[in-house]
Amino acid sequence: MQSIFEAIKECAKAIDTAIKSEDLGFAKSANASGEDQLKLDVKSDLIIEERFKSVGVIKDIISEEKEGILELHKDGIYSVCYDPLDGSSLVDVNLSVGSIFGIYKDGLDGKSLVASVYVVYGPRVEMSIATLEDARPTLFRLMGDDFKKIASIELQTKGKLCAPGGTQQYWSHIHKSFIDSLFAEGYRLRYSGGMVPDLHQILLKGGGLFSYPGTDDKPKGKLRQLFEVLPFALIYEKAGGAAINDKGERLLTLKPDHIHDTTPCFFGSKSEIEALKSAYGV
Ligand code: FDP
Repeated sequence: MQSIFEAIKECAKAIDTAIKSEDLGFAKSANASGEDQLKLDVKSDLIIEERFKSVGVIKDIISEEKEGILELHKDGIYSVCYDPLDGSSLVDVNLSVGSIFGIYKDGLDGKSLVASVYVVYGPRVEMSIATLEDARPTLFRLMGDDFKKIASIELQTKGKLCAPGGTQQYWSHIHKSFIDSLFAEGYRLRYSGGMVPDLHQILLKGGGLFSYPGTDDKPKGKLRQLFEVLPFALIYEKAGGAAINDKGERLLTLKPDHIHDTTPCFFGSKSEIEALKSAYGV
């Protein structure tokens, strides 16, 4: 898998350059979830596709920005599912955005996920990698032209931050009273609207809860299983936290029916996830 990680590092540098220098306007297209694509979404997707074409172990790629599966190498071993520029609606206001990669072997579901990578494009460019073999995810930072290893990522059992996604107007009563109870207990609100920086912040500040529930308007949530949810579930579990859906099931046991399927999802330190389970009665 090392060749995939090296390719992602090169893509990250190219995408960072594109964010800093390219047109931020809309492309005249929509992605598979019906969202308008930015020129930067399309460009980031192409950067990754082009680079992955020279990585022989990649069998096929599945992008949030593409409708279907694109085969790259018949004899490849891995399927790489990725969101090339997550949170791209924040680019025009100059907030952090990210790329997310899930590396799957012999299937497209939680059980087949063998490694996850995400990149945060902020004032600095950082990248985290988790594999099934690693004890903890590793954090890298782009320094000059190279990604340097900075730290292992480890969550405390209980944190202080709460990042509550979704439109509050459509939250269930159970969800609303649970989130209210966290704030009543002293949790601090930290939500930028970018999944990557919001989850990254909780990971690096020791813990808390990121939630994107099922709502009246989006009963299956908004975040996509293969490109967003499962990769972060592996990172959170490897960091010593937990990641579940609204039935209390580990996200890593999920099997999407369709490559663009979404799911309600909750990522956090163990204590917050246990509290959420008891509030939801699951
Ligand atoms: P975006 O639509 O800007 O791409 O992936 C979708 C996402 O951003 C996540 O990055 C983010 O966590 C979420 O949507 C934010 O959604 P809400 O505004 O509904 O909370």
